[in-house]
Order: sequence, then structure tokens, then C-alpha cells
Amino acid sequence: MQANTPLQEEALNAIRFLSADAIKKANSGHPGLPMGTAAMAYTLFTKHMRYNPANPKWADRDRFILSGGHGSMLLYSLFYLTGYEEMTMEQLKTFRQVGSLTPGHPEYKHTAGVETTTGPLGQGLATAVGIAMAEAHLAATYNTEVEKIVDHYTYVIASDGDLMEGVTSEASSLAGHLGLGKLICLYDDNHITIDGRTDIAFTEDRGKRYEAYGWQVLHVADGNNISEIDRAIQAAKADPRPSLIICKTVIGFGFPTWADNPAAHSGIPSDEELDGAKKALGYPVEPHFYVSEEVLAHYREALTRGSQAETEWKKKFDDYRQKQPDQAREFERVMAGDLPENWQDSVPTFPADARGLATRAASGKVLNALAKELPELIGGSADLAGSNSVKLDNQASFQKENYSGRNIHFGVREHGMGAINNGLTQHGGLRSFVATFFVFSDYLRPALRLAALSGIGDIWVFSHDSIMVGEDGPTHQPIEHLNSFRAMPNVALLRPADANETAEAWKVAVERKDAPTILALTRQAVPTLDRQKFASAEGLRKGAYVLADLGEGPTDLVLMASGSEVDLIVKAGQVLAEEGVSVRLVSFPSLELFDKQTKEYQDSVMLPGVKARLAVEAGSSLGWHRWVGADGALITLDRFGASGPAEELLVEFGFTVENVLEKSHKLLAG
Ligand SMILES: Cc1ncc(C[n+]2csc(CCOP(=O)(O)OP(=O)(O)O)c2C)c(N)n1
Ligand SMILES: [Mg+2]
Repeated sequence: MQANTPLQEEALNAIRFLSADAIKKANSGHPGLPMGTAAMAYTLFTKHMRYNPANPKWADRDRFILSGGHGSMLLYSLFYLTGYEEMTMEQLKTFRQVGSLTPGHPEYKHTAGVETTTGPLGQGLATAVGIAMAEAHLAATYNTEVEKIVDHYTYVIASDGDLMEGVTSEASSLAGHLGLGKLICLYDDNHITIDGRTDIAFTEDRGKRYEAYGWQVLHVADGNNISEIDRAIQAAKADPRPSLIICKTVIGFGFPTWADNPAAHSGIPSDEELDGAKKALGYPVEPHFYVSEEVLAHYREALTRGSQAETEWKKKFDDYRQKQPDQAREFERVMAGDLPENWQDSVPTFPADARGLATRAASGKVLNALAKELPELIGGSADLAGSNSVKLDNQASFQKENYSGRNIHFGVREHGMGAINNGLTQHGGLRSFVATFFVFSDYLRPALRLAALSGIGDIWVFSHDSIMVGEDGPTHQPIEHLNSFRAMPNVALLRPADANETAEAWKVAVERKDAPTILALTRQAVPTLDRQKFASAEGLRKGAYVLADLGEGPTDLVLMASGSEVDLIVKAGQVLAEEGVSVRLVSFPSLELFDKQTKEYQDSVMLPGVKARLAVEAGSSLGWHRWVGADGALITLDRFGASGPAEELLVEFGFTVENVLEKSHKLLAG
């Protein structure tokens, strides 16, 4: 195998020592990964990737994901070297400082060029599967035989930890099934994690595992050899399967005593260690942050290559536009994340109906109406598509043979599904949704948290949202889930009370382009409220709204509830009004959205002067005290549920009109 040229060696050292110097200056960070993977990154960024540092958002760029986010300095060094405008030397020198563009782990939407937030191991590679699926779907949807306007690779560098995490197994298994040939993962096989050598805990044959998933597995014996890596990437591109390139590397390559040692993972090198590495690799010890003009010029060729590639693509797109103006317009619209005019007109309204329907069923109808107007809507379920009501009628399945399908079968892989949801939407051009039973949201929470943290407008449909699951018992009955997601910043959890609130909830979810939305939906039927008698379901947008004031005179009692429990307060309210009580009914589908309203609006709904207040929700009490006050009462559930017919459980746990009446009477008695 051809040896690296002197210029290439110096270029690798520039990555290594920009990274190590920045970490040394910050007195914080992880030098081992950038030192060991410099050649993998160099080969990608100088020989393979089509990207334009001058326009990090160019639609058809190759995507690069550093799954081992702890190696963030690798990414920042590359951005500086290849000429991303905002990534100045100053930014490298303020690594890990408040307000810098160089946070400890790469953050999407914070630093141009970062395609996804990484740090929790495994999420990067799993999200990359979603990004590759988005590419495959958009290519199948928009490309013609002649103009391939969507045609890019998704590259990943993954670490041992990434391959140990279950989420990558789930996502990689699906990627293999789907034959995502443009997904290429370089595995930093350095045999080291924090606690020691991988043989203390990770000894299976990773290659065989990925082969079994249906991936092409390639080996690079010397992870510092550029031509060997280059050849493997070429082979990866040539094969129709996703590829895992197992690169034998040395963590902290160059450090005199820390190379091939866990100390290099996140140790701050002493002067001797850092200077020793520079000397050993033939790099100037001083000044720190040194890059020769020749090396910088070599990397900055990326700007010329990138602008040429983007110009060529623009030409291709112009030709495409000439022949397919409507398709071109739509492609531009979805890539910009804009909604078509009058998209809301398709959303159905539901007539009053005392028997009603489950909000999951209403959701299915609304989703299908929206999907006709919004080709960017794509998604599916973790093997519960029917139960979750997320099947798109008259749409094909997304499969290897048909990437234009919009029904994704995730299999029973919630965590992988969550990360893929992020990738699908993050790619651009799509708005994705995923679904499972609410209780199993626990299995995908880490991905949802990243969606919230990095401002991804994907949609999470969780049906079977309470103990009303019934006979399946406490393993299947969510309790703390509503409030646990309410505690998560940047998430809007919407728990609609009836079909019309469900329609409104979907509109809100589609409009929330920069943050995830959860729809918590019932398994069981709930009445569709008569909106002539009760306020419009548009009130959902404000989080809570007055459904009705029943009875005469000043309000004696405020009853509030979310989702299926709204029916209880409506029925109880009617009885109380007949008894002469003046009662206000508040539908409270989203605590987060209500929290965002003005104090005036909040007070106008909540009437804080009224002491008799009751909240009803079939979930934990946490958070509700704020709205009922010190004198208020709650009908909530601070224990696990039980197996039994749903109707009996409601009686057992007090979710009955009788109990609402009893509690109300007590409150009114003072
Ligand atoms: C989900 C998750 N668990 C734990 C960690 C803490 N952590 C950061 S890196 C790492 C393992 C390091 O080993 P490896 O992935 O091989 O990276 P290397 O040390 O080789 O750079 C761990 C446990 C994390 N970032 N994410
Ligand atoms: Mg490792």
C-alpha cells in the first residue's frame, strides 16, 4: 500500500495538533479520537466528500456525522482547515467556552456543518440511517432518469462505544434490510474505551455482526494509511449494501506514553506528552495552533472543489426545472421547509357525537388528510401501525425495492426508530413521524431528547396514553410519561380531548418546524364535543382554554382536565350546574403551550381568585399543583396501574363522574 506523502502526513498532523492544542488550552476535551482518526477524516474530506464549506446547507451535499461526538475537535479542526467561514482560529481557541461555536460535543443548528448533535453514543450512527433513508426517499421521489438532483452519500465515523450501544444495532439492522448502499460508516477500531481495552466487555466479531445485518464489511489494516482508506471507501461506494469499514487505529496516535492507552481518551496532555507527540510525528512544537500555509492551502482546495460541485448541481437543477417545473417548485418548497398554501384546508372537522371515537382514530384520519397535501410527511410505527393509526392509505411501504414508499416499517425497534425520525427530518425535505404505545416511549426517550435539544420538528405519535389500556396491565399503562415529557425543554406534548382537538393538534405539530411535538392519544373512544355548545377546539393552540362556563353568576369552581378526562369534567360540570354551582370547564391539552401564554391570558382562563379547583388527569400528579393551587384537589395517579377491564380500572382509580362530583362538593364545602 502506498505510503502517505510528506504533505499528507503534515496535513494529518495539522488535524491532530489543532485538536490537541485546543484541548490543552481549554483544559478539557478528548484528544484520543482526533489523533487516531485524522487519516479517516482527511480521506473523506479531501478525496470523497462533495460539500461546499462556503455553503454548508447546499441541498445535495454529502452528509458527515461524527457519531463519537466526544471527538468534536476533529470536526472543528476540519471545518477550520477546509474553510467554513464561521470556524475561525479564534473559535478553535475558545473550544468548550460559553458562547463559542465549538461546544464540547457537536450541536446541530449551533455550528454550521454539524449535521446532527452527537455525544450520547450511538445516536449519530442511528440518526445517519435516517438521513440515508431520507436521501433514498427523496431521490426516488424527485429524480428523473437524467437529472439526479438528490444523489449524495451519508458518511459516519463511529467509535467502539457507538457500536456497543443497542440503538446502532437496531438502526443498522434496518439499514441492512433496506439496503441503504449510500450509507458508509468508518469504524474507529482502536480497541480502547474509557475503562480499558475493549476485551473487558466487547469481544464479539463486529464485522460478522454487520455482515449478518446485510452490510458490506471492509477492513483497513492501517487506519493511518490514506490510500488504504481511500480504496476501502471506493469499494464501499461501489457496493449496493451499506458499508462498515473497520479501520484499525491507535487512540492518541503519536503520544509518547498515551498512545493505545485509555488515558488518551479524555486526558489533558502534559507539556511532555504533547510536545513529545509533535516531536515524534515531526511537527513543530511551537507555536501552538500551527498550520503551515501549504497545508492550509491544500485543505482550502475544498472551497474550489465545493463551489464547482455546487455549481454543477445548480446547472443540473436548472435543467430539471426546465423539464419538470412543478416538481422543481415542490422540491424547493420541501427543502426550504415551507408549507404549501392552504394546507390546513384538508384537515377534517368532526361533527358532535356522544359516542365519538378514539383520538388515535381521529389522528389517523387527520394524518391521512394531511398526507395528501404534504408529500413531505413520511413515517411509521414500531410494529404497531394499526394500533397507532398511522398507516397512510394508498401509499406504498418504504422498502429496498421502493424507496418512494411513505409507510416505514421500523420493526420492533423503538430506539432506532427515534433516532431515524430525527435523521429523516434533519436531512431536509421531509417531515417525519413515528409511533408506538405511549408507555414504550421510554425506549426512545434519548432520541426524543436530542430532537428537543437540537430543535428538530419531527412528530411523535403515542397512542394508548393511559391506564385505559386495560387488561394488558401496568407494564403497558403509562403513568409518569405525560409529566416526564412535560419536564423536557422544547417539547410540546399535546393530549387532545376529542377528535377536533386532535385535528388542531396535528396542525400545531406540522407548524412546529423547529421543535418536536408529541401527540398523546387515547386507545378508547371519547365523545366528540358539540362545538356549538363548547368553545372552538382552536383553543388547543393556547395550551388550555375555557370550554364553557356553566351555571349563573361568578365562578364557584374551576374544573380542568386533559385528553380523555375532559369528558369526566364536562359530565360532572353539567350535574353541578343543575345543582346551582357556577362551574368553569377548562380543557388543558398542553401544559407547555399554556405556559407560553401571557399572564393575562392564563389568568383569564384559570381565574386564580377561585379557590375551589380540581384537575383530572389519568397520570402522575407532578406539575398540576401549580394550576390548582394550595387549596385545590387532584384526581391523578401516583402509582402503577393494574390489569383489568378498562372500565373497572377507572372506578378503581377514581376516574369517574361520581368521584369528580364528590371532590367538587368537598372543595365547595371549603
Ligand atoms: C450513551 C453514552 N454513554 C456513555 C457515554 C460516556 N462516554 C463517552 S466516550 C465513552 C466510550 C469511549 O470509548 P470509544 O467510544 O471507543 O471512544 P474512544 O475512547 O476510542 O475515542 C463513554 C462511555 C456517552 N457519551 N454516551
Ligand atoms: Mg475506542
